[in-house]
This record gives sequence, C-alpha cells and structure tokens, in this order.
Amino acid sequence: MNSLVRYLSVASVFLMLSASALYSQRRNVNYDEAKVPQYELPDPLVFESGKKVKNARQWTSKRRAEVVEVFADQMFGHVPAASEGVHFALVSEQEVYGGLGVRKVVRVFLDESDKHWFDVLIHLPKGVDGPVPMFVGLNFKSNAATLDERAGFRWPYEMVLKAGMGVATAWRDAVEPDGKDSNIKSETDVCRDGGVRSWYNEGGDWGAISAWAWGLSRIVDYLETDPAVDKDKLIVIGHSRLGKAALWTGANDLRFDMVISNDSGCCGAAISRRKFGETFEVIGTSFPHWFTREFDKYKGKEEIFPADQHWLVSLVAPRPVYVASATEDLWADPKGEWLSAKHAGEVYKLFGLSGLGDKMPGPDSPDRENHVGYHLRTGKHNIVAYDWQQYIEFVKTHFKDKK
Ligand code: GTR
Repeated sequence: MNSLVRYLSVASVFLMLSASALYSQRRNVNYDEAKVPQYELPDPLVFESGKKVKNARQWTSKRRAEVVEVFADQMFGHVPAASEGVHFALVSEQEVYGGLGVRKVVRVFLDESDKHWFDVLIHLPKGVDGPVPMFVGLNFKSNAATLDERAGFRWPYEMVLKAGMGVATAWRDAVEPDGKDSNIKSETDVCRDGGVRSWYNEGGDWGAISAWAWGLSRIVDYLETDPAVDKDKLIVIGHSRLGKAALWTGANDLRFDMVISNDSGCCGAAISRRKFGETFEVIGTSFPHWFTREFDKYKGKEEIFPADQHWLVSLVAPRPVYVASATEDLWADPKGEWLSAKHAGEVYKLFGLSGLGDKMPGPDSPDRENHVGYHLRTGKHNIVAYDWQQYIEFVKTHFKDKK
C-alpha cells in the first residue's frame, strides 16, 4: 500500500510538472508581430549543388525531388509505397438526403490478407453528368461522427453534393492512432492493434503524419476503381494536423490534383522562422510521434532547418493549392500561413501561373482566382461551412475546363 501511495504521488508530481512545462511553453509563445525575429527564407529554386533552377522542366525533373527529400529526411519521414495486395469491398450503400446522393462504405484491405483494413465513408451526388470531383480527407473522431448533426458543419455533405461533388473520408486513428498508445477505440470504428506503421514498417522511421499520408493514398487506390469518380479531379483536404498531412500527401502523391490546407499551422503552411504561435520546440515536444526522429534536432532552431514551409506548399505546383486561416487562430500563425502561400507563388511562376496578390487579404475576403488560393475566416481554429464554400468555388474555377 505504502509503495502504491508513493507511486501515485510520484506520478502526480510528474504529471503536474509536465502539464506546467507545457503551460509555460505555451505562455512563452510569441503573439506579437513586433517580436518576430529577423529571418532569411531559404530559396526553393536553388539546387542542392547551389545552381539556380531556371525553368519548370528543371523543377519537375530534379529540384522537386530534392525538396521532397528534405521533408522526408528531416521532418515527416518517408512515405513507403503501397503494400502488396490492396483490395476493396463494398460494405453498405444507401440513398441519402432525399435522393440527392449516395452514401457508401468501402472497406480498404491493406494487403492480401483480410486482417488489416480501414473503412472509407463516401458520398457521391446522384443524377449528375459523368464522373465527379472528389474531396478526400481524414477525420478526427470516426466516420460515424462526421454524420452527427452537431459535427455536421465540419463535413457539410449536403452542401458538397448540391455542388455536384463527392467526399471520401476515413478515420485518422483507423489508419494510424494519433498517440503513442495503440488500441484507441471510438464508438463505431475499431482501431485494431497498432496502425500502418507497425504493419508495414520495414525498419522505416516515419511519423504519424506520413502514415496518414500513406492512408490517403490508399483511398485514391480505391477511388481510381470507382467509375463515378473523376480521377483527374481529386482534392486532398485536411484541417489542422490533418492539414499538415494533406500538404504532405499532395507532395508525395501526384494523383491528387489539388491540395487544401485548413488552419494547418506549424509544420503545415506556416513559415517556421517567424516563431509566431506554435514553434518546433512545442510541437516536437507535444507530438513527437508525428515526425521522424531527425526532427528533434531542430527544436528551438527553426533557422537551421534546410527548408521553410513555403517549400512544402510549392510542392503542389503546378496543381492548384489553397491555404486557409482563421482570425482567432493565432496558434497557427495566419500571417505565416499567408506568407508561405505567397512565396510558393515563385514556383508557380516557373509554370507561367499566378499565385497570390501582394497584400494579405482582410477577414472574409478570399483571394482565390489564381493557382494559389487563400482566405482568412473570421473566427476560431476550425473548418466550417464558410471554408467549404470557398473550396467548392476554388474547385469550380480550376476544374471547369479540366479534362
Ligand atoms: C494542436 C497542435 C497543432 C494542431 C492542432 C490540431 O494542439 O499544436 O499543431 O495540429 O493541435 O490538430 O487541432
């Protein structure tokens, strides 16, 4: 008994210490524009050899891969190729929203066995001409939770179906649990032992963000077989940590034709060297499992990271990319998110495409006519109907004449 009491008091002191460490880390966070350090952004258009990238061909054939390697080696870890024997089964199918669309659940088996799988919840509009553009993204709580009315604003299926587009989503934790513990369960989706990193690890050092990217690519493996889906209009979308995953997925999987980052912040769209809001120190301490172990050495040293996040955004080029922020989401550094979207425009220019205007737009005034889109929504860290409306418009603009 005595030892139990001692154990409990040691454990509670430990918990208090780590909570207060986290609190003071958050307290020391800079939200003052005047305190943003002087910094110099690394140029994505310079080869490792030091030579300048002169045209789109050089970017596509060589420089792009160098940039992907920087993030794979130093931040997220490598995303392995598909496992062998991926196959699919239709679990259920029903008409929804008074015949506006079809809802189906497709089980993606991750190898030739029937042991490892996750379910994808798919909504497709009915009565439309030909295959449709698809949003593809992971969700935080479970597929069933996206249907919950209270959460409905995050996944406004009806609105997307009305726009003649579809949505495919899978639960993040069914692909890879978001924590050091496995065996996380939600009411409806069971996350079995471990996740894809433990099943297909092969000695690799990849973080959970890479595992989520891997899962998103397996969803595309299925979508490519579905005749209702336009394979040339696939959009990867994600909010917050899943926004970081969306950017990284788009960087790795060129089958995605557009990338949308909603409030992705640190290690997503935000410029790290600004050290505004969340920093490498905080993110690397709170969420070490998101990253490769190499990332540890950059804690507190954003300025020696070989890239900055505008490189990640520019990996989407020449495909359209959209970055969004929210006025009250200072933790994710709206200005830093806008800046990296703005600077990514340099790479789009190589392709003869335009990026963002010179001035950061004010609240609720989207800049979405060109190949790089951005908006600053009034409100908190979240993804809501307003955000989706902008994304739908962006899709309409860019996929209008796309074959
Ligand atoms: C926060 C984290 C952010 C962001 C967010 C989320 O706690 O610091 O980087 O990813 O979680 O995913 O909601």
